[in-house]
Amino acid sequence: MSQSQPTACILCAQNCGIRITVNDERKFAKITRDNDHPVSQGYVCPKANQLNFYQNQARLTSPLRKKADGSFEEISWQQATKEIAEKLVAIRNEHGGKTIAFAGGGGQGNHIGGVYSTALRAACDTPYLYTALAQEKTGNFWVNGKLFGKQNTNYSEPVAEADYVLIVGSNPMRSHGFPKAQKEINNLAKDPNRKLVVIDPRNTETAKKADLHIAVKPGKDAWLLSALLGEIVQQKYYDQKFISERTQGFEKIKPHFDKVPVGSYAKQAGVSIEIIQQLAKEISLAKTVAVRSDLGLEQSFNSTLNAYLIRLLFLVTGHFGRKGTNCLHTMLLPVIGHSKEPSEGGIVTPVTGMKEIGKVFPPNILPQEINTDHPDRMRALIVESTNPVYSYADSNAQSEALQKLDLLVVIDVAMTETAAIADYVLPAASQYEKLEATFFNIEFPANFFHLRDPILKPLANTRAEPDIYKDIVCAMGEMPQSFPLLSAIAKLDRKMPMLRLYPAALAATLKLKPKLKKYAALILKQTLGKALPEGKEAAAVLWMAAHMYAKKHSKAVQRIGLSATGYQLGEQLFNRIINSPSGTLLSVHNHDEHWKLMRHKDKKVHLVIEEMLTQLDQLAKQQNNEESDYPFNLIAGERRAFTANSILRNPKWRKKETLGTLKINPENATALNIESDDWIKCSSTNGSIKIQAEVTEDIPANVVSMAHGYGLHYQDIANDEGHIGAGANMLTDHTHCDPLSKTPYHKNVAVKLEKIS
Ligand SMILES: Nc1nc2c(c(=O)[nH]1)N[C@H]1C(S)=C(S)[C@@H](COP(=O)(O)OP(=O)(O)OC[C@H]3O[C@@H](n4cnc5c(=O)[nH]c(N)nc54)[C@H](O)[C@@H]3O)O[C@H]1N2
Ligand SMILES: Nc1nc2c(c(=O)[nH]1)N[C@H]1C(S)=C(S)[C@@H](COP(=O)(O)OP(=O)(O)OC[C@H]3O[C@@H](n4cnc5c(=O)[nH]c(N)nc54)[C@H](O)[C@@H]3O)O[C@H]1N2
Ligand code: SF4
Ligand SMILES: [Mo]
Repeated sequence: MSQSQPTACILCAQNCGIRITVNDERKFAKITRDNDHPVSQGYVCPKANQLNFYQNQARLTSPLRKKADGSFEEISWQQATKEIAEKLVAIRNEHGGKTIAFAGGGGQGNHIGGVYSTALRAACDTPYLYTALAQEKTGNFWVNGKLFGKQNTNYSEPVAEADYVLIVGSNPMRSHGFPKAQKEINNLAKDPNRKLVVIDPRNTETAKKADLHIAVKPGKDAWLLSALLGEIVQQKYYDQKFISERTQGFEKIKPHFDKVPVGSYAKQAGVSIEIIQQLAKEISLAKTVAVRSDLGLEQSFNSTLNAYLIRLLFLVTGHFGRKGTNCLHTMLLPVIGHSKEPSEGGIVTPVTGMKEIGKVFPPNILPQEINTDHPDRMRALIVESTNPVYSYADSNAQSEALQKLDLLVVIDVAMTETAAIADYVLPAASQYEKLEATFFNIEFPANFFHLRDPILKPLANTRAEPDIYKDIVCAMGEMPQSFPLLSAIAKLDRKMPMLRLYPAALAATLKLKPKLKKYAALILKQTLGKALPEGKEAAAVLWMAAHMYAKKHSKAVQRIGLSATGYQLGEQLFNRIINSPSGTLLSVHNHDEHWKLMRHKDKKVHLVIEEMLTQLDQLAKQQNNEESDYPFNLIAGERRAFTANSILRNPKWRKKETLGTLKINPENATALNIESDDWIKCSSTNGSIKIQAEVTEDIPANVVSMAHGYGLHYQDIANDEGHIGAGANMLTDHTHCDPLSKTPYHKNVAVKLEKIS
């Protein structure tokens, strides 16, 4: 039995600090909270106890190659690397790098591999990165780019600090989404001086804790939010001082809200005008307001417009950039970047012409980019830490398209639905077997980072992603395996960092061979990484990141208790990061430094987004298609107590709720002669599933809801259909998405229901 070791839970993006004791059979014998984690501070939710089901699920233990008959054969790493490299080079040379793409780069706990994957994309000469973020957050990123100057300018949601908390389309009592979520919601509910308002069609676990629950009609938030903004503007509840000092363009957006028919929009959203009036007044009067929103806004109708309106709500009322309000935050290593518009030379995809947003592309267009005879169609896809066939909209279309690729490589810990159809499957070491971290560090004024040490040796024959990428890039002939001189200098540099030998030598190497620049991350790992303490090789990129961060935010970095200045501060920060097994604060800002994080040159929020104002005006004309053969609005993907995306592939992790239900209102259930536990056939235009009913008052009439995370195909434990529960993406359609960002409308899937007798 090992000592308990600090690490983190990887079942949601919070990555709460935990300690794990591993027994002699590599099982997680004991999981406890880690009080030393700088943000979770000993908080965990019950799911963390189930992590042994991740570590010791049916794991991949050998590289696999698909045979002509569709079955897999085990091959060596050397063979797999060589063949994949040859195929990538052949496709790149014959059809161009633009026909190769990459999907993934990190799930809820692992982003270190993703940084090194940039080198493989560079070797393939492709900019195309598809990620799960682009099926939820790219509308937000695009709007942030316009308002704040760059698409990678994100804001924090300080629920714990605000007097008035508005939660829209999010259920933190189940999904978390901010630190210590259940505890903070309970604190809010108990405090008579603070107020919690929840806007959600369902009476969720969070709504039950709220002072006010507003049951908006599904997909109608754009009307609700514009009614609210209409009321604020028309009643002059806005914060003129803040608007004058901190924003520009208010006079241009004001007329659009002056003409919003507040009463009729409220009605369209299913909300009384009195509630809108009350909310508008309260928000403007509250001392501090924090707004938290998530998939209920992002994965439903008008999602990019929703992103704009929700931001205007806290911006025009001046609840921004102060303690207890949403604030911009720093990032040590941004998970996204800023993309130019196509009209400014920004990249678009070869087939659908979709623009890049935040340096990523949306999964919803994958089927169209592949399944076509377009000469520049996607021909090769490398998939890491994501499961397109299960997770992306329209499982059947995704699967059909992926099978048409000339090359599909999947890097995963388990045999996923996507791995099952791949040409090559590469077994990754688990997140507890390698150095790992997420880059979802989005706090302000104090931000943090948690670099997690491995707590186990890699399972035999599995490898960490940075090494997998390094070997493929080398086998493609793009980069030498080693850099003896640079490595020797790196060793010396670690002994005498203040001489700055390594940065000078690295710069000289790249100057001599500029073609190697794009492999800088891998070169860092192969040289500086080898000079770091054992097991920390992959932290090499953090050395660069720490220096850049310390240079940019020196005062705030010093406030974590570091004394140095200049270059030495970067060294101190890097050492702090690699020597803090429970995580560390990165920086502590003052609120008066907040506006330095604004990326427009004038440091103001630019309120005008023409495209969004046009959409806003068009709301008046949007039709209600209430008559339909598919009369129910399915919320296709709710977070529940026993869901964790598709990370846990052993259904035994669920103590309850083993099959996942379809929630339905009593009125509809009675009409269809359905009782709880009855089996229902639920069909969309795209497919049908079999699912058990759960009759509940917590869902409004004509709306039904199912969870995301059921219906995986399990390798070792399968029922007659090969899966347990139903997957939501058997019903979704990849073309049912936002026109601008292509984020799916998962919360608005039209379905019909039949009782199965
Ligand atoms: N337990 C658990 N936690 C998770 C995950 C998990 O799989 N399981 N996944 C993680 C991930 S990847 C993410 S992105 C987050 C997502 O976290 P959330 O967005 O909080 O989760 P959801 O339950 O998908 O959706 C939130 C709410 O949106 C509501 N909603 C549906 N339609 C509408 C609408 O039209 N308007 C409004 N206002 N609300 C609507 C739903 O009823 C639901 O309560 O959760 C993370 N946390
Ligand atoms: N209909 C519907 N679809 C949805 C949603 C919904 O609400 N409704 N939610 C969407 C959302 S918000 C999200 S974020 C996506 C998430 O969908 P995905 O991007 O597929 O992410 P995960 O389900 O978290 O799967 C992560 C994969 O990483 C693998 N993995 C775990 N650890 C490692 C590792 O160390 N290395 C490697 N290489 N692999 C590893 C897991 O086995 C799993 O296959 O699902 C989306 N799909
Ligand atoms: S699943 Fe629970 S314990 Fe794990 S990271 Fe998320 S909130 Fe923390
Ligand atoms: Mo997500």
